Amino acid sequence: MSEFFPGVSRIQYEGPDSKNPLAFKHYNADEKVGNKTMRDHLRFAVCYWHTFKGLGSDPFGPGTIIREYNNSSDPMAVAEMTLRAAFEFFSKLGVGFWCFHDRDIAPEADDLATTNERLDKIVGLAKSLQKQTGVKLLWGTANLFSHRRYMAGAATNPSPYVFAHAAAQVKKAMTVTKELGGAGYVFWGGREGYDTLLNTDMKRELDHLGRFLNMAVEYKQKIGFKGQFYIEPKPKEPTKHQYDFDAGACYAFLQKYGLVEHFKMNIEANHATLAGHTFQHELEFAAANGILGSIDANRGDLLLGWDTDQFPTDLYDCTMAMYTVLKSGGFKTGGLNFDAKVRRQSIEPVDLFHAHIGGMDAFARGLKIAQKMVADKTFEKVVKERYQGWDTLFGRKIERGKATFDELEAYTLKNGEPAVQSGRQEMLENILNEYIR
Ligand code: XLS
Ligand code: CA
Ligand code: CA
Repeated sequence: MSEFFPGVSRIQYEGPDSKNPLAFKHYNADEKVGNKTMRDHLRFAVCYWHTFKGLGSDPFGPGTIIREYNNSSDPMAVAEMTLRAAFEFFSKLGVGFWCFHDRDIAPEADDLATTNERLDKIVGLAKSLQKQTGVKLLWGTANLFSHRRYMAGAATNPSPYVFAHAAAQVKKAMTVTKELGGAGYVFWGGREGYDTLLNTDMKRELDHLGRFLNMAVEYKQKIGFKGQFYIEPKPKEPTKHQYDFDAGACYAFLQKYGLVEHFKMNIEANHATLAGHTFQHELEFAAANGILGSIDANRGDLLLGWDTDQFPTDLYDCTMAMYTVLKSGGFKTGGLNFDAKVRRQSIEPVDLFHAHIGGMDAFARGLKIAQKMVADKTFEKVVKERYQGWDTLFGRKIERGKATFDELEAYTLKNGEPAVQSGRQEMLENILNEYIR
């Protein structure tokens, strides 16, 4: 069988002095960082949709990228060639995982039964390629946002018949994710939101989304799928407002509909930016509430107001993200999925390697720096000291719910003005700069 990426062999670790653009300078899979190898800490995944189905289109023009594996008028032949190309890429890059939407891997037909047959055929091939290469599925998902039937949403559609179609699609996507041994399953509410409130019954839509996810939990239990469910926040785009706005909104939603114990978050860096947060804010919020699950690793462009899905290269972002991940105990079922696409002018297959190598090296550096920050306890000590009043008998009493407003007023009247302390932000930022070299 011919290669789709000829001229590129397995990417090796050559160390920080290497000038070879097709080598890792920092990601050394077997190297231990703390008590785990980099491979086990980072759990890198390649996403199927951008990397193999994306051809460089943007809101102003169609694709610019021509791929050899698209060279057939038979959509199933394209699907098969693309899958083979993908597994060649995963193996050469040396990642352990991949992620897909149902419609990325197999084309939709005119009716659901034929669509499902096509999916089964490709899933059969994926199963054998996973076995041959050892590459595993980090998570699967269903595309409930591209087809015109979903223009007004899937689970939040005004029509119960569209809701039913979405349910059938998710049922199948969960089944094939289980068949492929997926470690997780993602729900991203692509068009679960609204374009105008003039035609929207918000309460009903939210209730329907809650029902839909509860039905997914019931089906998960029915088929014995052990993978982790994730919800992926995003504030807007394609709709004006999406109900899964940010981690905070998703958490409140999960609580209201009795779903907290069944879900964790899949946090995407650029969705955090679009919500007006930092990437680390979203991770920290999820970690603080015990629902940090997985990461879609990418970055946005602060000067462009849309979801540019660029590859992550910012060392501060990668470091602070890994700092939060390490502090929260590391990935369990999740990992770092490159939900990122090469730019429209990066038209050659080799650009896919450059993009992923850069992202993997950036996160490897972030991991090593973050591990040092954790081991040194520099920031941990500062935080502990800043809150030390809460570790006194006085503070503990309040935390345990044993104090009243009356008592606190009496204490304050007796003891007068409380002491204040410096937040030392500038000093701490300087210390962080010393770590990031
Ligand atoms: C789109 C989302 C999507 C999800 C999976 O913005 O990032 O790709 O990750 O449906
Ligand atoms: Ca994503
Ligand atoms: Ca995105």
